[in-house]
Amino acid sequence: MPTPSSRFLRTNLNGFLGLGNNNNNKQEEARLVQEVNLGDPVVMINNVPTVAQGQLSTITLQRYLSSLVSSDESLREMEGLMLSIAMACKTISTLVNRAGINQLTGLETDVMGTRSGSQSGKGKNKAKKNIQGEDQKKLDVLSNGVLKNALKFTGKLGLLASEEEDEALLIESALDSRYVAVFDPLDGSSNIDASICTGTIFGVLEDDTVELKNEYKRNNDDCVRNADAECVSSTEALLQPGSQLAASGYCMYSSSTILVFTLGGSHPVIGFTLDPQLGEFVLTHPNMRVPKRGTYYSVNEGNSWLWDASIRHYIDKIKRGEGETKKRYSSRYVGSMVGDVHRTLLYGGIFGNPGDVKHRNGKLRLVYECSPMSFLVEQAGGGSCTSDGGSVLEVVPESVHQRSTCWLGSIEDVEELRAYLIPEETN
Ligand code: FDP
Repeated sequence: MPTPSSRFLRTNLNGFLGLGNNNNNKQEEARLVQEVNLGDPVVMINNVPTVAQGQLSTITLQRYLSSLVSSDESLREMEGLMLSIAMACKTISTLVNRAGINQLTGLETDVMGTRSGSQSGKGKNKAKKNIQGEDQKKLDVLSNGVLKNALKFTGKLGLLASEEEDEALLIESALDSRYVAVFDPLDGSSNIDASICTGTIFGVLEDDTVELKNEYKRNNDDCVRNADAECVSSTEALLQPGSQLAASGYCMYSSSTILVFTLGGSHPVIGFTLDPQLGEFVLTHPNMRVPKRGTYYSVNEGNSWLWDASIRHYIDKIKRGEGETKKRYSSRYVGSMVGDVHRTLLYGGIFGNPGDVKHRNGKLRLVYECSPMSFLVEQAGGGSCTSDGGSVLEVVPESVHQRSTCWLGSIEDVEELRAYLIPEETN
């Protein structure tokens, strides 16, 4: 009797080598998906599922989440949300993979020359812009739609905000729900036409504004609608510091598609890789921990002449091998936050978007980039801080699209940097 792993391997190899009857393979895959989902209960030690080393994973995302729910019923809504996010990520992964073939590269243009609800652009074929005046790629817009729809129909989410939406959207069919979500549907999209990795970043917060939503229910007619007839909302529930996140994560679209997330508290940072043969996320990284130290720094050095002297000084020291470790650090910068953070999570080192004399708050957005990523990295034993040495996770947002500086990575590297940012007398 073949074990699930050996069958898993055989199916994958057959697919890889182009062997066997396609239909038989499909049936086999369907049976396998069912088998791995219904298999033995996932063995958890301190909330971390165990996978014997060297074995192919047969723990799908669905199976992992349902085993969490069976020991903690309060996670049921979260399970539904995470499965919807994963479903959206699978779809975005396919869109990204086929972008060149399906002519989905390039900018989203507005043929009429004006963008509803905004002042941007006059004339023909002007690039559409998001609320911050950045050009939107076709895939930015598509990915936003995919995520929005996936989350809307869970019935578990009352409010959502996205980099690609001017305002927060109220989900009218789910006003009583416990959670709100924030996301950057396709981070790093300026890289997309060159097939460089991109990713989706998300954060889930508990909604503490039920009263506000009830008021909305009473005055249903007052709902202000955007061009797509969606109800736009006050953003109060979204303006919580990162420390309040109930979950955060990212999905990276690269040589493989990897979903990494944490449910906070005692839950680990955990990674699932999309098996393209099965169309399922399978557990590959059961307990991700950022190495305490790394040897990479990841920052856009083209802006170094505009940085504060303290930051220039720190980078100069570590790359010359004059930092605390006396090792020479190498530069690694993809320019796609998800790719840079994923590498930092696995290999250690430090990633930053420091801000400069022209842009004091840097380029990244606090609510759906800096906070979810810092939450994840800290949950994996790493550290994070802003360019003034403060905690990213304690910054209370004033608006959904506000920018923030942020540094994150190995705890000892972040601490070393902080000593440069906060002068000794105030440290
Ligand atoms: P992009 O504009 O391609 O979406 O958040 C935006 C972001 O990419 C991050 O993914 C990336 O880390 C950063 O911008 C890169 O900015 P610079 O080009 O200024 O280095």
